[in-house]
Amino acid sequence: LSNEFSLAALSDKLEQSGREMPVAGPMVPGLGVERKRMPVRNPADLQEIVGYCAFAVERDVRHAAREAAKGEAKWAEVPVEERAACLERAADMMEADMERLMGLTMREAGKSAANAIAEVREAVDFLRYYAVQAREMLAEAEPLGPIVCISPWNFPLAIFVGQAVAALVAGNSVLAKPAEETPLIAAEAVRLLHRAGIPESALLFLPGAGDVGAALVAAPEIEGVMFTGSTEVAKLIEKELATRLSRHGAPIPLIAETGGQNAMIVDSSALAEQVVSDVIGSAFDSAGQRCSALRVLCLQEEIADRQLAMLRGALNELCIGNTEMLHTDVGPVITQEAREMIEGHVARMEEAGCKVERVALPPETERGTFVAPTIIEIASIDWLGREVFGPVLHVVRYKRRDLMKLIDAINDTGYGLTFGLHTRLDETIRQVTDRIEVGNVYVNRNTIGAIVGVQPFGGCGLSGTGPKAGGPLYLGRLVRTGAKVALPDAPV
Ligand code: TXE
Repeated sequence: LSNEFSLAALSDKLEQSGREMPVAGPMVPGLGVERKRMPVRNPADLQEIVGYCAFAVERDVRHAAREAAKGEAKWAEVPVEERAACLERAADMMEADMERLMGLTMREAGKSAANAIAEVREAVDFLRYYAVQAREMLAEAEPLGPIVCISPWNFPLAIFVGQAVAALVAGNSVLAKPAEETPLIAAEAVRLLHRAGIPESALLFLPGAGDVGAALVAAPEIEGVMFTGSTEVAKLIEKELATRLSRHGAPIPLIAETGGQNAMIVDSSALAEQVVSDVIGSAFDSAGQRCSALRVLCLQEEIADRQLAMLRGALNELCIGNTEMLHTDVGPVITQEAREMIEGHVARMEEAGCKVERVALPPETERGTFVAPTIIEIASIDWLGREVFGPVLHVVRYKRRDLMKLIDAINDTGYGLTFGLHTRLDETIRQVTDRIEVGNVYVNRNTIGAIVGVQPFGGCGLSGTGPKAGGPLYLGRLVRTGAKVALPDAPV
């Protein structure tokens, strides 16, 4: 962090930022109609209203898509150097405003302080990285046209900003729709990007739920879609786009990043303490609400009991509670509905005879949407089914001789996002990494996340289309010249 940083100063600034009441609504040139504002609540304490947001309606989308087509014509003429400079100014402004952005992310998305810092940091990294990449790669490139960016609530600043600025720096105009759960931090980012020099006619903001997303994708003016969220919605978007052609007669590209059934294999040579810290970070950080989060831990049977005992110990040390307390490790899940889905899954597994262990929740969590960190032992990978987006870790025991079958079962889930391996045997590392089909592999290290520009992130199969975000191929998909516009062979 470039700012002077002390916990006491951070506490003061976060408290000050909490006294503001942000409001948001559609930001579209020429759209004057006032819409009804709805409260946005803090998932850690549902009584707290964080701010108010007015959602766009279908009529706004039609108007916005026309405006974005006009806006693109002007923005595409701005030299790439100047577009990149806007991103760099925005990065500086974001760093200067770190605590306020952090505070809002913590209250609106229920993130811990550590996660909120990482979130702002990642957004800044995307801005700086795509600015550099654009100067190197895009001098001659022609933009695609208006691009729809649809983002999720779990990285409400970093993914929202990463998608929008990648499309913008390539000369496209952007119709950005944040997740309905987290419109306020996204609106802050849009205002900041406008102040940094990106014209209001090039970056349009349409908060709303899935209906607004679907209307945007269906708008005839759009020339590309960037989406992060569930596999189901990505498939709907893919289907809609498959029936249409761009103004240049090419398929309309979709860049989708979706969910995973991320596994980790731990054999008897692994360093048990390192495994514990990796598993706790990967499965329970952000209350398990990351697409990269570990969902199924595969333990070689000889070490399973000991490793599980160590994990239980570490799990009981986690501090669960309101994320405004700076020492909190695990915050709430995003909504009451999400909590019910996760708890429903745990209950079904328990009824089916699985061994389930939950950490006790402290009393102060009663006012929010908290889920107890939980470990579920299952008989095999086939039990997994749909992704469970919360602090729930499944555990499978395997026999050494079945290692290759286990990898095939992981591949057979159809997802392919992240995979972790803990072993000290070089031969096992070679065999496993050759066979596993995922976007990001982590060997003997933290099985989560990505580092912009260093470790690009993205999956294959049901987990997404690629190219990886924060990597050198990303901008190439957002321009015409040299752009690969065909949809991937694999399903989204
Ligand atoms: O996702 P949705 P939700 C997974 C995770 C989670 C599940 C559901 O398993 O439990 O998805 O979460 C917009 N046309 N991930 O409901 O619905 C929506 O408004 C166009 C994984 O949040 O996919 C939001 O902006 N857009 C994930 C965005 O899509 C539509 C992060 C994502 O919402 C739409 C989030 C439609 N028909 C969830 N319907 C990850 N990869 O990290 C909804 N949307």
